[in-house]
Amino acid sequence: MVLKLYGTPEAVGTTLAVAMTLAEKQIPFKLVPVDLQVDAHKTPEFLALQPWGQVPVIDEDGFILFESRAICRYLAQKYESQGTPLMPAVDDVEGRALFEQAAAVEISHFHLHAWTIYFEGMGKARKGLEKDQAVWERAVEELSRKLDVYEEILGKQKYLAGDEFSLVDIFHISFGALLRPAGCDLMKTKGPNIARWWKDITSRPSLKNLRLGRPIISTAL
Ligand SMILES: N[C@@H](CCC(=O)N[C@@H](CS)C(=O)NCC(=O)O)C(=O)O
Repeated sequence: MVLKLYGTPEAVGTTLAVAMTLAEKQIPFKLVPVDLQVDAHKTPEFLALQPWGQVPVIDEDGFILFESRAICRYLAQKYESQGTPLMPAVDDVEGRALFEQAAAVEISHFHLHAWTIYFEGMGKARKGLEKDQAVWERAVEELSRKLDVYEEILGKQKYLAGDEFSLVDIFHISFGALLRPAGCDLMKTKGPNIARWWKDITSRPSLKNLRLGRPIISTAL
């Protein structure tokens, strides 16, 4: 049975990171759209799959998994021998450690600020709430400060976990791709190394095939 990905109908946000990972690993999947606008993620049926009431979730022959980063790691390991390698091999202990270090940086230094910019800049409007401009501006300042270090790192290596594209780059797509629609251009304007890296990862064929931002009902690769 084809793998099911429960996610936002346009495959944006954390759904996008999982969809991109599936595409990079050449795993056929069907997107099961969950309309957050009508609280489809808070129904008893959906909560039975994901008790926190959030997308994405995958169902692979009855194996249910949620949390986008956990899903991506699972797919990268299970389908290690096909598509793009997305994590260093298990026996590359130092490579794995550096990969985990970079993955932790995404959660510790990028995610919260990017999420806040998204939420204030567009998420609240979708819920009929008012943007708090001061909170949005503070998050932009914080992210800008963090990106100073990204700029240095990306001046020394091609991608965030080293010279190979990896899941860590994909993790940044979830809310990184929502910064611009939320009014923040930092990924383009902060510095040449970040701009080069961001252009590289957002122009990968895996993303293009997902028809970014338009509803995808199913994707057979
Ligand atoms: N840590 C979770 C976060 C998932 C998440 O934030 N999902 C959003 C969509 S991008 C969602 O379902 N929001 C609705 C809600 O939280 O009620 C993951 O990475 O999967």
